Amino acid sequence: MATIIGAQIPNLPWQDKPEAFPYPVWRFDGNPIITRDNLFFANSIFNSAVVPFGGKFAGVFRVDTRTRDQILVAGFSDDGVRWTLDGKKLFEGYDPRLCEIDGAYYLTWVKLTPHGTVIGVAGTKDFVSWTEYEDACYPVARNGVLFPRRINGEYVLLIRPCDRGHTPYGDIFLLHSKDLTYWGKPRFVMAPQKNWEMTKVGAGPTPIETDRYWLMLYHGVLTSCNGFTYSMGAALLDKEEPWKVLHRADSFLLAPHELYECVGDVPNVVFPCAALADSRSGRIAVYYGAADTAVALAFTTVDDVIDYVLAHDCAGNVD
Ligand code: BMA
Repeated sequence: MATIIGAQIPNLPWQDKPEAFPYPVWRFDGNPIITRDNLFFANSIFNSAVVPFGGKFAGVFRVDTRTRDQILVAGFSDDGVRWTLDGKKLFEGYDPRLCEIDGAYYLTWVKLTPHGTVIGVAGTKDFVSWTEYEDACYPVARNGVLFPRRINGEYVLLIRPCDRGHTPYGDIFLLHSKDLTYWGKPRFVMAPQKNWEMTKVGAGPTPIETDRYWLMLYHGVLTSCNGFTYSMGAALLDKEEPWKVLHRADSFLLAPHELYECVGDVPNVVFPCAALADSRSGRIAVYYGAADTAVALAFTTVDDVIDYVLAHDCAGNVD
């Protein structure tokens, strides 16, 4: 039995695992939960981040507009399923991640610069006024994901260095900072290992702290004759030295199988950007972008994921 270390979220969105379902992650039967119809000026709303906020939920959503600009907007929800999105642009860029550290909410995202993408960092207490920090690295990087607390006194940020295009490679690294301004002490975390992730890997939601490991959900990309296929995998990282991958599952936990994951602006994409984790029940709700078009929801528990990773471990470590 594993334990989640973190907040209790009694109103976490939830559906029980279907009878005799053989896999560790199952989809919400009302998917997709957010479509382009949630904002009149949206071409698509997808890879997005959510957190518990004042007993309800808040989020930052990736909107590709009808002029095909990539912007982030805030959104709010009572139940984590039905969302009201704000039409106001917070930042330019895409693929937001959110986490709470010491009562403040931090946003990291793929920020656009003339020289390529960097990891933008900003903080808020109310999702209305934001303070932007220095960029966390110089171009070119994506998939910047903060750990939800300081580790040995330092903020820790997962990143995925890349090129200016659709990047046919990619390993996960991490950086340390004492002040969210100066980032350094880079460490290699992991590279692709199995066929389903062979092109590149990138961190997904804010890592979930458990009693023994950091649970890192991530995306892995396969190149087929039809282009990229994005799936979700899971790895268990050392608590004190989170660049050490102690265990990782040899297969994906969620891949594009449903129509809304296979058909859209970019077909065959499951791109997890957020997870809500309830420390009391061990339940986890994962928010993921579907086919670069909509936001969908899936469920698991800390035991389902960790048991699966340990039973399908390809990391080659014993702890
Ligand atoms: C990546 C990012 C993601 C997107 C994915 C598939 O490079 O741009 O936002 O979901 O490609 O198009």
